[in-house]
Amino acid sequence: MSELASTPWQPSAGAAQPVRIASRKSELALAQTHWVMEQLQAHHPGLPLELHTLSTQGDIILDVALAKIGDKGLFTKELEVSLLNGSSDLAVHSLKDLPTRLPEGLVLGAITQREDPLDALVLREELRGYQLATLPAGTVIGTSSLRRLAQLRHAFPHLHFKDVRGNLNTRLAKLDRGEYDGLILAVAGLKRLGQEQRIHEVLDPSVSLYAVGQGSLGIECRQGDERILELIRPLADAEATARCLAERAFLRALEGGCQVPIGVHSQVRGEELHLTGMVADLEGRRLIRDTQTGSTADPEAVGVALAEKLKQQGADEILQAIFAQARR
Ligand code: DPM
Repeated sequence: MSELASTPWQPSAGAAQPVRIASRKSELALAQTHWVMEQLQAHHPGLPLELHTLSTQGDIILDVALAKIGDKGLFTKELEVSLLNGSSDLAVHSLKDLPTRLPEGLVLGAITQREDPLDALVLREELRGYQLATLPAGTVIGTSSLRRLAQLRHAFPHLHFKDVRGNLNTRLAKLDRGEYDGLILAVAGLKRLGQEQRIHEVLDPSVSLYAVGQGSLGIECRQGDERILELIRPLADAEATARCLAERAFLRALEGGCQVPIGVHSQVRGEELHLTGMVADLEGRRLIRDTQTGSTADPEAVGVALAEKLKQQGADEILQAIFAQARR
């Protein structure tokens, strides 16, 4: 912390320095950040909080497919810069948007309790009653997630997939205007925006594994900022932390970012952590999937071991081909 925070005239309790919270401006980001602020307020009554909203590259570049921008930290970098230059104290992210390697000097201070991590199908009203398996051939499904694309192409080759960008409400509006017949979206985001009633089908993990960290929030802060680390500690959820650390270690070991077809499914049963992971090619032709069990005491070891298993089955080859294609 800066020397300012401990100047002698500052009473130790009471008039505390406001905690400056960095957030993106989208409706979903603000809903998530407000939830974090409520939690902080509940655990530390009277703690002054200040909201700083920022736009990230991902909010500004809206006309290019995510996979083509492909920059790591598309939705997080500007928030991290504000932490590093001292203009904010903590940043709230959708954990799945946060790269698995953080910039020097920043840490993941807390991983919050997880909302439902599964993906969902939202259809045009006229198609109510259909499911992915029963939709007519050629039905147009919007997603710009290579992970969703690869798995759904694999399971439902009769469907047609089309890129879609923009925040959640923009996407739903495009669906309602008839630009798509359906969309694949995270259950968590729909729930947080009160749009849960629009879900037609929740995708079973046997069909589609979710993104690393999906449904959890990551609170990032400066390494060694003990005051902030102490304040956010009560927001950490032990089970979500074990699961997400395992998932992130898996993704890190595969050198995967948010733009590779990699999915996971994790469960904690007692002291045991079960992690399933998959790597697929973009066409959904090859799909490698396996499971690793280990101890919740060392979740990252479970993720690393699972990555090793998938590499032995050819995951590296698939990912190298995708990286080579992306560079072209
Ligand atoms: C990342 C992906 C997507 C977001 C890629 C993926 C989805 C992009 C798309 C890394 N970030 O999931 O394979 O479908 O076109 C995003 C959403 C949420 C956080 C929206 C969503 C809300 C859910 C959460 C975008 N980031 O996935 O429907 O907080 O986990």
